[in-house]
Amino acid sequence: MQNKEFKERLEELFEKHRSLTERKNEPLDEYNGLFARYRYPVLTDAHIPVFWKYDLNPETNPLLLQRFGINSVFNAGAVELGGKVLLIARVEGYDRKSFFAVAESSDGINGFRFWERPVVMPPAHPEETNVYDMRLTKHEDGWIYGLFCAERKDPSAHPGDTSSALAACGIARTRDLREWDRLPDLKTVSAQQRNVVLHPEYVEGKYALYTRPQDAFIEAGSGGGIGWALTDSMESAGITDEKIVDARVYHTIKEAKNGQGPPPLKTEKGWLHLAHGVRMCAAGLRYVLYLFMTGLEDPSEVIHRPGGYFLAPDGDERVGDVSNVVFSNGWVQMPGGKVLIYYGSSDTRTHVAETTVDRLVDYTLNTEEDRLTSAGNVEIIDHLISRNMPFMKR
Ligand code: M1P
Repeated sequence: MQNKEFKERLEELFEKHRSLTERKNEPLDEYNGLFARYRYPVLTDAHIPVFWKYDLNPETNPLLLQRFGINSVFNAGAVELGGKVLLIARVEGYDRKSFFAVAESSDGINGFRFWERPVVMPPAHPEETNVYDMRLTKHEDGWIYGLFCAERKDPSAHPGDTSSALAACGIARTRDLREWDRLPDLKTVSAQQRNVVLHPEYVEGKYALYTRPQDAFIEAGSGGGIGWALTDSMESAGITDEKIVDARVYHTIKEAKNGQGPPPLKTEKGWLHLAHGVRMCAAGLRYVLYLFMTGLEDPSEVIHRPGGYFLAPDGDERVGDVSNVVFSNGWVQMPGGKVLIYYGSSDTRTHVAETTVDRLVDYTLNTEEDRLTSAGNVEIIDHLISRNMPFMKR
């Protein structure tokens, strides 16, 4: 490639990236009263800086080839810090491994840009292979904790089995998302743990964790459900007693498995939780998001459990590397009660949906519980129709 062409192509790459990150987002014109989706994903593989993927030196990369491929950017933890919204995304390379990288926006909807370098997260285990799905918790002890899945090959896998994996809860803490102290992984009695989330406040003077015990890497097995456990310390976190607070249930959106999303939001009525539920279907696993509320006095007691999903994959969100998936591990409460929910779609990209605390609380308190049968659904609708009759236009 001639020097001129090299420069032009490089300029094009930078220009494309610039116009993507400066593109104004807009709410979609659909209404369900619960939230507003936005037209464009806030983070995609194309948001990754050009200089993470290309060697810009014409001497060492005369053909201007991409040197490191990024496959997807999804499942981002979120926090508000210094007036900015920071997302810590799961960035997955062409080689399937993920790492964390922080992107920043002034309003949480527009202009997300990655910081100059990805996060350097020291492994806690020599065989640690993959890290992903970080939940950020601003804890009342003053630290920001990042809890994430730390995965390695299952040492007990049969020879020739190159798929079986072990999932543990990785723990790190920071003040600024730039410098991270990696702490030992959570010690747990369950065979595997994913989707572990730190509650923002002490409970009974201890650190409180939402867990997701499971027997194997993919299947929840005999365990599963969102669990609850206390630990004396996060520097050597360990749990022995784990109780299930939100179990899997036959013929529901969380029949196969479920997991706590971001840390819960404190409201006047209780702790508001966003979670994912998974069920089996002919197309494979289907992941949707749902809400529930736990008590202010006892954040391990579910006090409201609206039936069904809150947000499910829609339109383009349905298709990606792992289709039919929405997954959330980050949300942020903004001044004035606005809530921005960040969710990954089909393990490929990251979206935002906007709502308010009031809407989420109203939904959680006033949506009927799942009555678990078809007849139960008809009862709910029938009752609603009867109450609506006086309001119907004739
Ligand atoms: O592929 C869908 C999701 O699968 C896992 O979620 P869970 O632990 O609930 O099964 C995670 O790998 C998640 O990142 C992914 O989006």
